[in-house]
Amino acid sequence: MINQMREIENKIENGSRLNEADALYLFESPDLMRIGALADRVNRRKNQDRIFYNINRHINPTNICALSCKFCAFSRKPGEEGAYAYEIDEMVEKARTAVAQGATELHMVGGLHPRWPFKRYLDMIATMHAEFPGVHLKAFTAVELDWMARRERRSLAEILQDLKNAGLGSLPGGGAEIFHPEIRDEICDTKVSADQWIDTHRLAHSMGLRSNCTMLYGHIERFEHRVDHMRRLRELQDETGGFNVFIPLSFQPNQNDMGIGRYTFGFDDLKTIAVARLYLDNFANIKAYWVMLGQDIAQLGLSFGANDFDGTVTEEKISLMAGGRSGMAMSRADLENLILRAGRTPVERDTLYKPINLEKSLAQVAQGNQSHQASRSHQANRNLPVSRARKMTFAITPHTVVVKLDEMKNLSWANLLTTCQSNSSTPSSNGPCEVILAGMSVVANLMEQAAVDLHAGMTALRAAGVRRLAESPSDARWNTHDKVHRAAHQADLPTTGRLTLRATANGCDWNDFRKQLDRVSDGLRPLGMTAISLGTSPDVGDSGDSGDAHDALSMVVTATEYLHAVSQLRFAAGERATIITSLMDDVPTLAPAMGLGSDGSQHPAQKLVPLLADFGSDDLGLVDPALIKVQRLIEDIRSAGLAADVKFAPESSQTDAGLDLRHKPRDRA
Ligand code: V47
Ligand code: SF4
Repeated sequence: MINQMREIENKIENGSRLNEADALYLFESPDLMRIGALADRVNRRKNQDRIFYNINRHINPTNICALSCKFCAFSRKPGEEGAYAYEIDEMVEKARTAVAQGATELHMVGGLHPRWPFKRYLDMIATMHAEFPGVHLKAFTAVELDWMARRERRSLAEILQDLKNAGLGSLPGGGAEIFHPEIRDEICDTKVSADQWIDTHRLAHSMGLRSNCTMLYGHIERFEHRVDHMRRLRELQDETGGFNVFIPLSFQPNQNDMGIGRYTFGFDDLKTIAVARLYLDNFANIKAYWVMLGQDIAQLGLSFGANDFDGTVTEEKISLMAGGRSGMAMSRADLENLILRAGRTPVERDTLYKPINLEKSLAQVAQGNQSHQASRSHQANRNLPVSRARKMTFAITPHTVVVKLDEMKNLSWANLLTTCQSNSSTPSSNGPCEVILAGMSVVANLMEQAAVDLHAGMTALRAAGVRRLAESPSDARWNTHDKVHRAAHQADLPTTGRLTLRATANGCDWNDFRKQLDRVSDGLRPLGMTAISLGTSPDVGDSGDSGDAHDALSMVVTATEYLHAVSQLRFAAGERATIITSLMDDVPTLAPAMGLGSDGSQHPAQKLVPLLADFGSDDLGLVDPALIKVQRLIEDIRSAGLAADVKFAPESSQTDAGLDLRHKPRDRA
């Protein structure tokens, strides 16, 4: 009997429609890579390798709102601290700066101000249109339009007609949330119903106004609610063809009444984009909205079915106030950089998805950006005979200690042995500590200075409690590792090799990386390396300190590139080595380059965790529970149907049962 995934693939190949059971199956499937590959194929069929972005400016006229949606951190009651309402002049000034910088769109949505008459909204549109006649005004959700109509006691058609006459160009997609009453009644019971939202967009389409649509996911809804939501949007699109784009909005957890203390899972974000691409077959455009997804996942979304990255945005308050961690603005250069480094062609668009200067964009890519071509991450991965890891391992401090020799000064062979000894003999609550020594060239030099031969030195390290010897970042340019690996191997000390993916201003240096990979395929077995870690350069940890976020962005490895490198490494290593992608030290996130950090609830790189397994990693290195919430990390791993394997001490590993996390982390080495 043919299985359902195969049946879905056949349907896609034949151009047949997926039904709701298919969409539900895809949401429930753990096979993200296969679904993503399918979505990518459909996307490329429709849009080639082009990714849209636009130069736009969000202006939220007021956060004063008569409603109290449970998920909303943005709204305030009149007089409440933080409440604001812009004068139209203020909005014009914000818009003027944006238009001078090339904005072609103004996106205006806000709260339902209890005292603003319809005339205020009409004046807002008329004034903006008069000031900036060439700029597209995308404004007012179905919720705001309903509010205006009710306050004015006029029909929606009249309200829309007046706004259109004043210069309104199209409607944004907000207010859709989740249509199903089981969820809608719980999260925004006083908002327009699903039928009203749909009817408003149908009406707008019939009046020649195009619109966008959204879905707020990742809170209390279930997959069947998402499918029901998308079914209703697909039906209206069949009827009118008036939607420009579908935008999945990932739930931001802070400062609202939902009581959900977590961001969405990266695995789920990408699956949602992919299912939308496959099920919403009558939509040309699916957006990876960087403001809510974060730049790392949004960039990856471009390989999972999305063809739109949204725009420069500049001032976004709705997500920001709910814990959004992506900043409020990206420059044209940032957007193009991330798109190019996903191996795609950036194309500026207008609000209605018409390309602006298409020929120029294509020519630029053809001319100058060959080095970006290698970053077609899961495109490449798809062809690799790699079996997905079924579990993800990580070690936690203080049960494991990494002695980082790169960070230690004035070291002698004798005090290295003492340091190892004292670290390994300090028992943690779960038994003795495992000591990993990182820094092969330092170890070799210390032995040479002390006139200790390699074999005797390795035996002494083993006796001092060292359980693994690892290459460190400073070993990257060193070329005599082999004999150290061999000596360790002979002394029964397993070793970890290290590869470094280097970022340059034109993308990653893939030639250099390929050379390093040769060393893996040639040398793994004879050298006795049982693990390989993958680092990046410039060091991701340092990238935020450069002072100039945009320069920093062009010099860091992006998530798509890193995952591509992981898959290449897995291909070279086969099943013969553990691949370590250290969450705390090596997995890159653009957050620091954008000047952003963690808010404490989730390390920014954590969104990539289950994806790392899909691309071939099976180890997250050493995790410090003071910096990363271990329980949340276990949830992240399990979100993709993987087992979490927490390593406590030599030869012992177990899942989170009985995990003792009450200790204070101690200094490493
Ligand atoms: O309707 C509110 C959402 C929407 C949260 O049409 C939240 O081009 C996540 O619709 N977590 C407004 N989302 C934003 C919106 C939008 C954004 C970008 C582009 C377009 C477009 C439309 O923001 C609201 C609601 O669904 N929202 N609170 C939250 N805590
Ligand atoms: Fe008001 Fe919109 Fe927030 Fe709901 S989501 S409370 S309608 S601003």
